[in-house]
Amino acid sequence: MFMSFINYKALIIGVTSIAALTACNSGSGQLDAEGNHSGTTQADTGKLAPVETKAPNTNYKPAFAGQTRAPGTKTKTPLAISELTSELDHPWGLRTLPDGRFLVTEKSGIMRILSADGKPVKKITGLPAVVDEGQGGLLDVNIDPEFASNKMVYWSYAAKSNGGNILAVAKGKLSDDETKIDNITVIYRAEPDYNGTLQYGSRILFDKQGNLFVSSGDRAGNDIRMKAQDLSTATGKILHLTKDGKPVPNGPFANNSKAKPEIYAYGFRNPDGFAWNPETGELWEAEFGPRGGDEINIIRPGKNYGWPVITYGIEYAGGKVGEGIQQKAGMEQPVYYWDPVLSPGGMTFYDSDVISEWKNNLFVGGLSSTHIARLVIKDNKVVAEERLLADKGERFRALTVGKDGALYAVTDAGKMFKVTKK
Ligand SMILES: [Ca+2]
Repeated sequence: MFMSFINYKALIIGVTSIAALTACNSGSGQLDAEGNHSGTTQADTGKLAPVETKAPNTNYKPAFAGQTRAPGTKTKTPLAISELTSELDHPWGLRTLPDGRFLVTEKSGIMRILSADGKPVKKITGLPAVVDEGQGGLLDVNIDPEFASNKMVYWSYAAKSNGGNILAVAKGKLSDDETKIDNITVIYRAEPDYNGTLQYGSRILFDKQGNLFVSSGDRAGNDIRMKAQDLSTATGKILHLTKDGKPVPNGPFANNSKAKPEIYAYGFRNPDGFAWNPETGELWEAEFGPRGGDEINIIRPGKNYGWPVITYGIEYAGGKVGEGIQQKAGMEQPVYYWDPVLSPGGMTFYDSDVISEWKNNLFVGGLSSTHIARLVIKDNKVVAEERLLADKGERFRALTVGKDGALYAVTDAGKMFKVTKK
């Protein structure tokens, strides 16, 4: 009796496996090394098992199907992955220059120019002093849309202040010998300051009109993070600034006398990733959330993204955040969330044709998760996810697409990686 049960079970498993093989072989694809289907049409809509296999930190339910644990996918283009340098010191910001070189910030307060093949060739010093403690320091950098002619550079950093320190944004002109920044002006300070060294956010992007979007974090403390909901502060906000650091006129809160007129959207914890979606022209954000609550959001004017009122995560110290709710009228749902966390660093959309199957995909650097997440987007939803460079064991801090159509990433350990077509 016992033996026949074993045989029966083996028979069922055998039949199931054959059925799975038949189902796969009837499509246009084939089985990969792990026995997963990697069909040519199926992969793009994610027919593999989700890449996340660990238990979630919470039993919270998503607001819609596909909001977390999207189906897996796998890049079919053979990839060449190379380490270009390991000589950077805690890089944080990474931009591609018009001539194909790269501009990188290092947390301690200097910038570097890297050659197009990733070798540090210039050291830029003499920037205003930074508070290089905790998550502070010299943070993001971006170049003026007219950089090729005006050489203007914009950067964010933690600056010393009376009450501790503050997120500041400065600008200046790169000198002809590319070793210093001239005519430095501090154009913005994200009031109020705070005696803490965590969660500055601080990514900088330019819009088509030449104004800046700056992400500002909630500064982490229990006595300040609620200000992410307070429109009279710059804490936990997406800010819209002119090149002189003034509010862009006619913002969504311009007529609210209690609100800072530079606020574009609010309710953020630590907005560490920021990129333009080349397909829709909309601004996308990656949010370093609480445990089990990292998010991808589409940033729209005047909207409230919920922190710390709604979240899919719990406190890192344990316990629910606030009332432990995930959805609320008047507050935006994330497009996607990770539980367990990705710990997003920077992100970029892939806008090149070199790896055609990657066109308009979103790539997000993972810190504690030590991989790069590739997200396939369709109709503003994440329809498939892949993990790249997971074998490197690196914390991926910032990403960019090079002039050559390769994906470049810098890591906390000071490395720069290049991912391109073999
Ligand atoms: Ca949110």
